[in-house]
Amino acid sequence: MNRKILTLCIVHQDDRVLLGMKKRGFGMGKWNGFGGKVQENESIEAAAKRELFEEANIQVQELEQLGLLDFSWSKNPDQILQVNIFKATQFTGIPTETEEMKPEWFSIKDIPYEKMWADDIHWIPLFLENKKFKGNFIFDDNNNVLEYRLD
Ligand code: 6U4
Repeated sequence: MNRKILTLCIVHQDDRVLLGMKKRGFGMGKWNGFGGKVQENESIEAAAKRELFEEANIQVQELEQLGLLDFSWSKNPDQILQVNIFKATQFTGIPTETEEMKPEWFSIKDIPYEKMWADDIHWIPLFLENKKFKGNFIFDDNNNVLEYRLD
């Protein structure tokens, strides 16, 4: 079993969220939160803050972890991505396009689920209500959700 630890951070203020269009790499062409791999000798929360700064050019003091999701693909069940999902409500700086991401605010009623990872529509409603969640999703070759559990 090979488990990669990743972070994902969404800024949520009142009736809007900050998402980024992923311009390259894994998940390219999708709107997503900001995040990436946790480095050696780095806490998961520190990684989440670092990635938010690297990808959107904003800084946060406080993050709250709301979610912990395991993702795997039916073809390769021994490889698991463990994604730690954080909410930020306050930040400093101006969200700026970087090489990796193009940030944009979305009103909550216009979240572009059809251009996001297929799991997002299942957990973002919990995230918006500040509910804690844990679960796992199994995808097929086309990144459709085959099976999931969410508690
Ligand atoms: P680098 O090293 O930056 O080239 P890259 O392949 O671009 O790596 P990375 O590190 O940015 O990937 O991490 C992928 C990001 O996508 C993480 O923030 C976690 C997020 N992610 C992965 N699977 C996801 C899924 N099923 N649903 C979701 N976010 C996911 O909402």
